[in-house]
Parts: sequence; structure tokens; C-alpha cells
Amino acid sequence: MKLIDLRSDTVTRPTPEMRQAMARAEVGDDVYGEDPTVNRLEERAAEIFEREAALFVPSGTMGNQICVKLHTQPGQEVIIEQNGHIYNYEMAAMATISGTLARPIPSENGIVDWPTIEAAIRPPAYYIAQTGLICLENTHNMAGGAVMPRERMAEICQKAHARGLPVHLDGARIFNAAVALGESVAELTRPFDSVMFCLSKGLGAPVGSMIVGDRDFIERARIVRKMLGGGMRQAGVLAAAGLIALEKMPERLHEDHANARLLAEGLAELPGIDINPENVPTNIIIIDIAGTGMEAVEFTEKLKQRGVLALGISRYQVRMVTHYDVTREDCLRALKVMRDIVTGKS
Ligand code: TLP
Repeated sequence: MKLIDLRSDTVTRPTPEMRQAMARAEVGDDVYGEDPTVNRLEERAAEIFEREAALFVPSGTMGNQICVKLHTQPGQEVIIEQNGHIYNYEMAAMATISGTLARPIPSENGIVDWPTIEAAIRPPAYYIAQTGLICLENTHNMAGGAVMPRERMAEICQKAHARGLPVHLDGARIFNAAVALGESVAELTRPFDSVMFCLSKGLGAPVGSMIVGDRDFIERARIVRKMLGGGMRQAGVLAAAGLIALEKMPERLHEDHANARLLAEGLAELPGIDINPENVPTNIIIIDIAGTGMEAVEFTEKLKQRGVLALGISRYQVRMVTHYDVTREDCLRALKVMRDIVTGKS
């Protein structure tokens, strides 16, 4: 029986087309700037985001942390939504690599507003740590794939810039946001000083993320990437899959969103499970299972025994993510398994 892996969209395997492209990829030493496939991927990413330049990095975490380092000075603060990935799931790298401290702020379902950000900006005094950067996340992972509208991002960037502050976008899933909003990634991300997006999540590439920005920023990012050990050699084998991810996969993300909605609607009908399908705009579903009398560990273990993997993210919360390797039929089967578990049939 096929294992239905809903833990994350990071689990996708390269498609047959990606495998072929990887096998055929032209390569060179990318530390010397000589890998033609990496160069093509970087050019295409810059074109698609309508930016001067782009950089291929091994992971979303490295991409984000390079940007945090470039925008800040040690001893500064970074304003970020309290459940943001850069703050919560990147090994405290903003402290260890950049010497910065997070200034976490609350939000309504992951969508921060300018007044809350403004209130967190530190007053200008030499004896107070200064704010160096604002980070946004779209879609917001731990807010169930919440989508921040373009206008909100533009307002925050414009007001931050007026205060002399740069804004970085953790756009690991910006293509999901673009599909949900019906807008291009270029339009959505134009006002940001830097953007990181992942090829290896919904877009299905096996490895890799990109940073996009202006030429000077990307050249400096290349230096920090090397410093962190992210200078890759014949990385064209990875970039070849990345190019397919970038060109072909965004157009199918709506399927993942429809599958997530289907799952959410089915889950909303199960006793003891709390989820509002209206709050599932993209491919991430976060359910509260407190009403079932089970904790996330027990629930996910029971699911696993029946061939479905989901991720416990707190005592009573479970996350499920739809992606290329999960079909509509898989979602229906996962639903049946969950129905049986919560109604005590198995
Ligand atoms: N997210 C992973 C886990 O780390 C939680 C996942 O399964 O969702 N930004 C965002 C918004 C992310 O969700 C992730 C990965 C990253 C950055 C980091 O990307 P990687 O895993 O490539 O370092």
C-alpha cells in the first residue's frame, strides 16, 4: 500500500522529467561561476521575479540566513511574526550567524499589520538595541499556509523604507501565494529588499532555494554563501531539476490547494477535530484534535500504522501538507483513515 506522506511538501521526489534533466545536465564548477545550468537557473529566477540577479542556495534556511546577515549588524533586532520560520525553525541561526535577536510580534492568523510592526521598532537611542530588519513570511507556514495580500506587503515595505528599514521576504511558498491571489510573483515581491523562495517544496525539486534581489546584494550574498559552506561545485545536476520546478510546476499548484481544501472540508465534519476550511487558502492544513481525547503524538502514530504520515506541531495540533506526490484519491483515503481513528473504528 502506498504511503501517503502529508508531513510536508518538502518530501516530494524529483519527477521523471527532472531525473532526465539531471542526468543530461551540463555542468561546471559553480564556485568559479562556470556551471552553465546554475547560471541559467539564476538568470531565469531573476527574469521571473523581474530583479537584477538571483543566487542558487542549498536550502531555504541558508537563503534566509544569508539575507538576515547582509541586512543587519551584530547587536540589532529583527522584527518577525512570532511563529515565523526564520525565528522558530532555523536553529537560532539569526543569533549565531548574525548576532541578532528576534523581536517577535503577534498577528491575526499570520498576517502582520504595520501598527504592530511600528510599535516594535526600537526608539533611536545609543543605549537601546536598534531594529535592523523586518521579516515577512508568505505563505505563512505555521498559520496554515495563510496568504498575505499584495497591498499589505506593499504597505509594510513602503512604511518600513520610510523609517530606513529593509524588509526581507521568506517566500519559501511564494508561488502558492501567487496562485491563491492570482498575481505574479514579480508583482507580489517587488517592494522587498530581498526574497528567498524554495524550489524544493511545492515546486518539487529535490534540493535548493533561491535568493533574488539587486546585483550588488546578490554579489554580497554569494560571498556569505561561500562563508557558510554553501559554495557548490557541479551543482548543475540540481539546478537542472530546479529549472523544471521553476518553469513547469507553478501551474499545477492549484491542484494541491484544491486537495487541501477537500481534506479540510472532510476533516471539519469529523467529531473532535477543529478546522475551518475557509482558513485553508493554499496547501497547508493545521487541525486541532483536542476534542478527540488524543494528543498529536498518539494521533499521528495511529495514522502512521495505517500508512498516512502527518506532523504533530504541538500537543494538540497536527499539520498536513498537500503536494505533487499526493493525489485527490490519496486525500480521500487519508480522510477515511482519520474518520476511522476518531470514531474509534480502528
Ligand atoms: N519548512 C519545513 C520545516 O522546517 C518546518 C516544512 O516542512 O514546512 N521558510 C519556510 C516558510 C519554511 O516552511 C521552510 C521549511 C524554510 C523556510 C526552510 O527551508 P529548508 O528546509 O529548505 O531549509
